[in-house]
Amino acid sequence: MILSYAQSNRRPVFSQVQIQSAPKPPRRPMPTPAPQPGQMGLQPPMPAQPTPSRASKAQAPLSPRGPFAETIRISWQATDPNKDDLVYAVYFRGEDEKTWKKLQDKLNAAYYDWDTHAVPDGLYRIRVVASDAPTNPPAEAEEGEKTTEAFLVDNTPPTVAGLAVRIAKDKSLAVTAQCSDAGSGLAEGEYAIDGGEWTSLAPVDGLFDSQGEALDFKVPALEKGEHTLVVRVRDQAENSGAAKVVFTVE
Ligand SMILES: [Ca+2]
Ligand SMILES: [Ca+2]
Ligand SMILES: [Ca+2]
Repeated sequence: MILSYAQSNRRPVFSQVQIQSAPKPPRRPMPTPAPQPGQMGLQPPMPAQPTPSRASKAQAPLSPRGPFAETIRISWQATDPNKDDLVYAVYFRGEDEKTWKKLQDKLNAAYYDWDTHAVPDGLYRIRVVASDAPTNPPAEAEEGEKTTEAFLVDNTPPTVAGLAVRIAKDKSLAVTAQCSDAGSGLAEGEYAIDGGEWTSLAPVDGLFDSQGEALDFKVPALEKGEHTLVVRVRDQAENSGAAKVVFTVE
């Protein structure tokens, strides 16, 4: 006796859904810092070399929880037990929202690039749905889905406020400022004199690791005359913000 079973369609299965920064061209230009109140509107030449610390950081694997800025690449791996062809739909949802919003459907590729400028900073999850509808009658098509952990989107650059230079008797400079970042928090800082090379700096407490950091650092003596000092900071999502001060060494 031969037992015969109606062959049933089985749903697609995800092995993973990944979030990472989308591949992008060379780093975006730094914003031009606005002159501090009371300063002349001189434009400093903007040095463009990345610092060594940044170059090595760019190669480090990113946390799947972010933070992320700009465009992220959502990619996944899904298979179908019946070897059916699959199409995908991608949804997002803010942590404080109830419904999933569709980013794109009818995708054949196993990735989607999402420009996160479309949403406010905050925590988000991504859900990808695979359907085997291309090779099944509508009534028998099945879906599988997978949802990511929450990850942080931070597109807001950090700020540098109250940048001030005090010139000591030996002509060395004492530089003070307050930096802050409301999203992912500060990650690194550096300064440049007269458009020269960037020198990395440490905050007062020794480590860029929070949403607010005080700066109070020394710069060696400079020649007499007018100089510019630019301080810039980056947040954990690699957004950067800067401030400039113009001063004269008598
Ligand atoms: Ca199937
Ligand atoms: Ca930020
Ligand atoms: Ca700190």
